[in-house]
Amino acid sequence: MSAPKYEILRTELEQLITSGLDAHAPLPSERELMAQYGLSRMTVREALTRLAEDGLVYRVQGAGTFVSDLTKITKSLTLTSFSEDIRARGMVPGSRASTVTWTEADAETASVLNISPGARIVHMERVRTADGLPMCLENVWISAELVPEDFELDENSSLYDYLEGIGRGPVTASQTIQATVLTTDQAHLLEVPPYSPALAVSRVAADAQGRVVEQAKSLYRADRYDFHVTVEKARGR
Ligand code: 16G
Repeated sequence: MSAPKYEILRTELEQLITSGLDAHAPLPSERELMAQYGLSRMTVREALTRLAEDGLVYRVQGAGTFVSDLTKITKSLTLTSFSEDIRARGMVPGSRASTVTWTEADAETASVLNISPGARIVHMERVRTADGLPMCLENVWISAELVPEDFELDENSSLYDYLEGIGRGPVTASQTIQATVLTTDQAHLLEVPPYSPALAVSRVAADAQGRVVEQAKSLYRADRYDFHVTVEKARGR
């Protein structure tokens, strides 16, 4: 089956943006895109909406669509992995300084992961990179039951791809975002001055059966990350 028309246009525009349009440059108008590609307004809008959801462009009512500042990642609050977020911006995700430690769940982690206190867990710490630049410091705890004894992820691998591969891909998560500053050690790993601002995101993710698969604490460099939330007026009130 061939890709939907909006997807073809989205890909073309993405290439145009990543291959050289400056931040805040205007994209052609909807009308121009309709004429140039022989597409309906709905299809053009769908392509632009997807690009906006991926954070590649932003829209200003009455003025048009503009290229986002690509040095900043806009993370939408849909359930995506770090690798997906970075690929959506045309960059290559990676990890460095990765450590995997086998340990026993304390009472708090056990209750979050829904396992018995003292049960074996795996704690993974990674500095996540985009095109080799450090973006985020990630700590993840998962039940040891989910992984083999020799579990390790190489620097280009995605934890979510791994979990999907064993039929435990995360589909929902509860998340808390807090403003914080980095300690000297954290700042060193993220290559910013000590006490630089960061966004601390705690995530507890569950699979399709509602089983908790990870507890994660990610520290995002505040100079490189925005979080985007779509809010809707509650219905029926
Ligand atoms: C994101 C998730 C983290 C998850 C990781 C997997 C947030 C706040 N955190 O960093 O929970 O473990 O992605 O990424 O979104 P990966 O599949 O690229 O390894």
